[in-house]
Amino acid sequence: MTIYQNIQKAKLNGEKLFAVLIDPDKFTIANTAAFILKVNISIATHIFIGGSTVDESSTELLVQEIKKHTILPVILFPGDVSQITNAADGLLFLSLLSGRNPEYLIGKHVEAVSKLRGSNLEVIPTGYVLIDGGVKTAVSKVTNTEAISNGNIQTIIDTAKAGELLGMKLMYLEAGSGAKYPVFEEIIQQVKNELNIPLIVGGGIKSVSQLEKAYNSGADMVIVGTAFEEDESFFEEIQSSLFYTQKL
Ligand code: 1GP
Repeated sequence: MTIYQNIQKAKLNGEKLFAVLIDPDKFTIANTAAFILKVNISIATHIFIGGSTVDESSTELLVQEIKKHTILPVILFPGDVSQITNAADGLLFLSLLSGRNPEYLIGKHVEAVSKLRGSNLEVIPTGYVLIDGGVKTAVSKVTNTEAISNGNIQTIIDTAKAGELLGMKLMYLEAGSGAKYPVFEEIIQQVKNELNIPLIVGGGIKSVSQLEKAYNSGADMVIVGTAFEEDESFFEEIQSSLFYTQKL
């Protein structure tokens, strides 16, 4: 079964997915074995790798090291074409739908094709919607685009729906790494009501209560990065989540 088929199956069965995001820029490769052991015994179902500004070779080295220690799918969540490596299992082929920078709507994708040709990566077209999380995020700076205001719910819904109508297979609502507050529950609920494709939510989630709110509002998959970078004891905290027993 492909990564995407597994995500669809989980959505259908109401099983909640959880990805730990590792930013190669903020991670010491020597810590890989110990960190991935914690990931393996946690509620995590996926590992995402990516960052807004990452040195070319570091993603590949890190992915190769991670693959030695886990059977979880390793999925690239790239900030740039340079982060694409065949060592991973899958790639979120992201379109920054909240912005109007053609480079992040089609330009980078064209550049990526020469790297993807002949690769075994499972490429998953994903709509990426940046929503104001209370701070100016790295995504916003790097892509030179603005997040959609969290008060502008209709625009967020219409943006996500347009992505689905364009054929995207996943929709990612993003408050940005290190956001002051995560995507609001009302936004997740309303987007969920409109979409048929699986919904990913991330950015600023640092507590079990925020994690459960995201799931209860309709997120099929939640992504957490910063909370683990700041304190790995978050792995123990999330084991108390209601969703722990639902690990695939
Ligand atoms: C960022 O959504 C992810 O792209 C995760 O955000 O680092 O705030 O958990 P955090």
